[in-house]
Amino acid sequence: MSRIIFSLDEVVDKEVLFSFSPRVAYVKVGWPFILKAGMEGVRDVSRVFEGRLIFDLKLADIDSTMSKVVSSLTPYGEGFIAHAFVGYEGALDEVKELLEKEGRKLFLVASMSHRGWNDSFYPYLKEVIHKANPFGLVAPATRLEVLKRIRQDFPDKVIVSPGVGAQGARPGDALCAGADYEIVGRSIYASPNPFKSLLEVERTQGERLNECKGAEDRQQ
Ligand code: OMP
Repeated sequence: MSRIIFSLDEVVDKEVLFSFSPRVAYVKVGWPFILKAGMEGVRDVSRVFEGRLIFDLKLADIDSTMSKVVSSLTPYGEGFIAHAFVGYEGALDEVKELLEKEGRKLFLVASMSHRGWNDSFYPYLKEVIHKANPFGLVAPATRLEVLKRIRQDFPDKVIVSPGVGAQGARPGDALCAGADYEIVGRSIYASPNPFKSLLEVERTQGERLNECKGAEDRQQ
């Protein structure tokens, strides 16, 4: 079972998508892809990945606006990433209900991967996350201590972790720190041979997981 979410932030050949589909858990698309490829492109990707698509629009608005966006996209994707900072009442409550009705999954951003993110408001985000009770969370592969803390606070949530490759994190490190999936974009699609780079990420993840599992077993 793959633990890679392929972040498709660029338009790539359809053959690349076909070769990736059986090897990755999900594909993730957001504004960069949608603005270039349009809804026709989104429908194509959704077909190739048989609906294993996560929309990363970082939804952050009032309930009715987010619901309108989500309603247009539920036929094509399984998951939707939203910001937790907008709060629950009058915002995430309606989106959560709508997604549940449609059998879709809500992911909330618990912490971001870039340097400027401020984790001092994590206690507030944590409260919102508890209220919203989403399917999953986004937590950074670039700051493993933060990721570990989020895993501890939310043992039952599916954690997807960006920052692997282009942003500096090594494949597998976030998995060892408690993430379920690693999100990988540029280091795969922007490489001269995307398929080879995908295999390389898979291989490194496997090696790293063996190392950390081995270390855990020795500690027990
Ligand atoms: P690469 O840096 O090219 O691997 O892409 C990472 C992907 O994850 C991009 O689509 C980012 O928008 C997204 N992302 C982050 O990089 N950091 C975050 O904290 C959250 C996300 C996200 O929600 O996916």
